[in-house]
Amino acid sequence: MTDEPRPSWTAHLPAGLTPAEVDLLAATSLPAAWATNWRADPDRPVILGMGDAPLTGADLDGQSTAVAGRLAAAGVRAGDRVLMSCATSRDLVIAHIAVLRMGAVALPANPAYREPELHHLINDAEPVAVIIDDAERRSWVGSPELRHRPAVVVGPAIDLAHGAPPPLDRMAPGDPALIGYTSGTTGAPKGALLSHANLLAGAEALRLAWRWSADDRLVLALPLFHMHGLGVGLHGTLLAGASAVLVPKFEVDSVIDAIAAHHATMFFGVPTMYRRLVDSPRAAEMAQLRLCVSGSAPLPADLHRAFEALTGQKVVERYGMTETCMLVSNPYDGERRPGTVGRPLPGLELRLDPESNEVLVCGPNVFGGYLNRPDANADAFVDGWFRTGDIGELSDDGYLTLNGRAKELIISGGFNVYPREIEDELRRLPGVTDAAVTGTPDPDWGEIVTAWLTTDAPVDPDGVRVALADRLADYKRPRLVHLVDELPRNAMGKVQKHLLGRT
Ligand code: MLC
Ligand code: AMP
Repeated sequence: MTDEPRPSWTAHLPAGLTPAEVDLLAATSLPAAWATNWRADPDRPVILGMGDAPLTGADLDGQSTAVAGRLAAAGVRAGDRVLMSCATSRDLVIAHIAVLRMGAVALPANPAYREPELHHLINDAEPVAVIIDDAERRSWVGSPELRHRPAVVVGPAIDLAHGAPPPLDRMAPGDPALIGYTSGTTGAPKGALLSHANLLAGAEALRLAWRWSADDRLVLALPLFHMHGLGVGLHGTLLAGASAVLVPKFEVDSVIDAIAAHHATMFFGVPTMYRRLVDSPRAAEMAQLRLCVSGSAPLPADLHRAFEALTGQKVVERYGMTETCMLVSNPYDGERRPGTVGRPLPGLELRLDPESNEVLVCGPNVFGGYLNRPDANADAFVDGWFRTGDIGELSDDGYLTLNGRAKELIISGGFNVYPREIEDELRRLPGVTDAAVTGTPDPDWGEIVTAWLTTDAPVDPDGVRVALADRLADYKRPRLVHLVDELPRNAMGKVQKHLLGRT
């Protein structure tokens, strides 16, 4: 390892706090910290929206205890995996909390996943219980094609027989807490296994850096099955003893109405959401917030400036991953520099590979490895540093700019799409002989999934999205389809994607 200078995280700390005083793991686990908050102030509203009365700390404590009792009576034990594939609801929030409190391992999954995508997760992670919010998708769990059969299949209300609650909030920092599926260069998504320490360190770093306090109220319009909505939005809210307003589907008016109705202080979104907010005549109503954060995809500097001009809000752009929770953020106090993702968050060490400029990280928030994938784990770490697959550049004062990716990844509206997975499905279509998938820049989605196909029989480009409807979630299906005579390949036979579209 070379000793190149590394940026420091001390600039994120509130005045008066020194790095030596920071202990990101002092609370032992998120559930232990949440329960302490609920008991200290049981009547405080914590979850608002999607219901008349707020859920208070006492409600969350009591209802998650009861759900843990029902899951335990159905046979779910600490260490067992529980897949949850649901749209946002209060029931989902309570089920997620219950799973973590009883020491089971949460496995969030996009409810847009089609049968083969869900089957892959079930076969790979072998969950004991599966929580799915509609009957058709629950029926997929009974398919004879599945290698693993979960013992419990239930909706998010966990309508099961009552049982005595198991021990709660007793997890050790190293115990497994959550599996987030993500791909990489291989076609099939792999499960990143995060410990309780990883989740706690990730959320505590944000609590410090963003001055997140019990007085904060977040408008949470992000889906609750990815790190952004779940690991940042929900976990952070509960750790700070704060509150969140659930908005089940992002719409500009719903977000702005929720801010006004609930006197919100924070909004977190992906760049596509900021683009839609900027286009709204009501954008100026965002001015009352204390903090707006963007992440999951690059926030173009012109969009950052346009949002500031309309709202007076300088968005805090931050950078994170499923495998690591959040890594880097622009500062709360200090310059929020458009086009950069800021400086490493408390606890994180970051450096650039001297040859490739790949961003390498280590810290208490960084996961230990992928499930069942020794091959991928060997590639993922170098001397204990996790290779993010993102290419970056550091300014003299330690701000990171992401300017490329070593991994093949398309980010559409904040959702990640891995070309290999889509190419594999495209090659299965009748008439398609070969396929390559790229991202086309787009002002709304960031990137649009684009397919390049060679064929040996007529293929209707407009029919491709429909043809994949049973196989791939909507956001993964190509919106642009080009038929070409051949795919440009180098001497090794690898498709040279940068040449596609250049005749
Ligand atoms: C929805 N559609 C998408 C899409 N989202 N297509 C491509 N990319 C997407 N991201 C589809 C819909 O199914 C619909 O299909 C059509 O596009 C138009 O839908 P819409 O109503 O305009 O979109 P909407 O449903 O409003 O969704 C847009 C969005 C959503 C931005 C609100 O994509 C979203 O919630 N994105 C957030 C993703 C996220 O949370 N990422 C965090 C990953 S964690 P049809 O066929 O019906 O027309 C991570 C780590 C980190 O990355 O750092 O945070
Ligand atoms: P995921 O695998 O869904 O966790 O997505 C993680 C990836 O999203 C990172 O490796 C980055 O490529 C990308 N990402 C997250 N935040 C940002 C950001 N602010 N700017 C650019 N890319 C980002």
